[in-house]
Amino acid sequence: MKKVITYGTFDLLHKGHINILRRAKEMGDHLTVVISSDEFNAIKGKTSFMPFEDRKYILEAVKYVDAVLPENDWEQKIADVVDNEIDIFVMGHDWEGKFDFLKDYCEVIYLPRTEGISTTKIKTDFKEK
Ligand code: C2G
Repeated sequence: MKKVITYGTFDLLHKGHINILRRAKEMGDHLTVVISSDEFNAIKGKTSFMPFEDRKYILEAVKYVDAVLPENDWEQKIADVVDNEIDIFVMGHDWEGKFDFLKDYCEVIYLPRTEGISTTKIKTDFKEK
């Protein structure tokens, strides 16, 4: 079984998120999504509209997602890849190169982002309505 992993906040889930989850799952048989805790979001300098439990609940309902784990710090990725026997690590290309240290443990693939959509854009555009 080929196992894929990806990471993110996944706040206000939108088509850009679904596009990367779909493409990640298409690379293997099992997709683990590691979703940022509210505390880690603060470390990333992000505040999500939805709390971790809601973001996790919503992701678990996505047909491409097989498992959801919490992301609590920047240092957990190697252990996540090793402990979960991951074959492929996938992220959007806004992270290009940032996680190449994982190449010692699994394949690392950066995929094009979906243009024209982001959680920030949703929040901004909605405010202006
Ligand atoms: N994404 C995308 N297209 C968009 C928006 C997001 O492909 N229009 C991708 C991002 O590239 C990322 C994933 O969706 O791979 C999740 O995006 P975020 O929720 O913004 O995650 P981020 O804050 O980048 O957290 O340790 C890694 C971090 O947790 C990544």
